[in-house]
Amino acid sequence: MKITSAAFQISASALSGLPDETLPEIVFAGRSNVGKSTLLNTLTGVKGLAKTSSTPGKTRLINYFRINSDCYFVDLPGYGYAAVGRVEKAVWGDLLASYLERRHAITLVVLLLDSRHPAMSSDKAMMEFLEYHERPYGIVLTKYDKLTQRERVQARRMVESCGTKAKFIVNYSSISGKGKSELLAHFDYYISQ
Ligand SMILES: Nc1nc2c(ncn2[C@@H]2O[C@H](COP(=O)(O)OP(=O)(O)O)[C@@H](O)[C@H]2O)c(=O)[nH]1
Ligand SMILES: [Mg+2]
Repeated sequence: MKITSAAFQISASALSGLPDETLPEIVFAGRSNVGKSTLLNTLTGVKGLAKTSSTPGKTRLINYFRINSDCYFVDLPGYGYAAVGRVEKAVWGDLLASYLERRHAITLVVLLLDSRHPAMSSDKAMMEFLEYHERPYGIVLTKYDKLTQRERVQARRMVESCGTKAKFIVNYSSISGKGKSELLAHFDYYISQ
């Protein structure tokens, strides 16, 4: 797909605040600080569309961005950040789980994994959750530019060997733009579903 317009639509802190299910939703999930906001900005070409932060664990809302008139990109709260309080974590995890479980409009989940340490236990738990609920998902290995050639081969192998049912694995760097066109090409199929 070619993105010609990308605009913030709405933020929701509960399922009741989500928009009507009129467009397919491509959902972005991953641990805090994995590079989700940065990916949304580089993918759409709109700087500052999603807020990036060097302080992890800040985004606790489900954020909707309208892409062309084709679909929504949905930015989910990051998971796996230890400094968030236990109660808050539970509420927040619950929102994430119930959204992923119940929302019919979801056609694809894009799971971001940090290519320096892919497949951490919380990531594996997320993959199992998505597979259990039969949600199609693809994997993006972020911050690929930070790896040596040898580490790149290892990261890829590690993800491929964890038994994932991911529909695709894309290596991504927001700095070089690597992976951008490959990822957008995958989206076409899921938008037309
Ligand atoms: N070198 C490099 N840094 C990145 C990349 N993507 C994100 N970052 C950095 O990682 C940090 C966290 O990014 P952010 O997008 O806010 O993560 P989020 O919490 O998942 O939304 C920021 O300092 C980004 O500049 C990348 O592809 N390469
Ligand atoms: Mg973010």
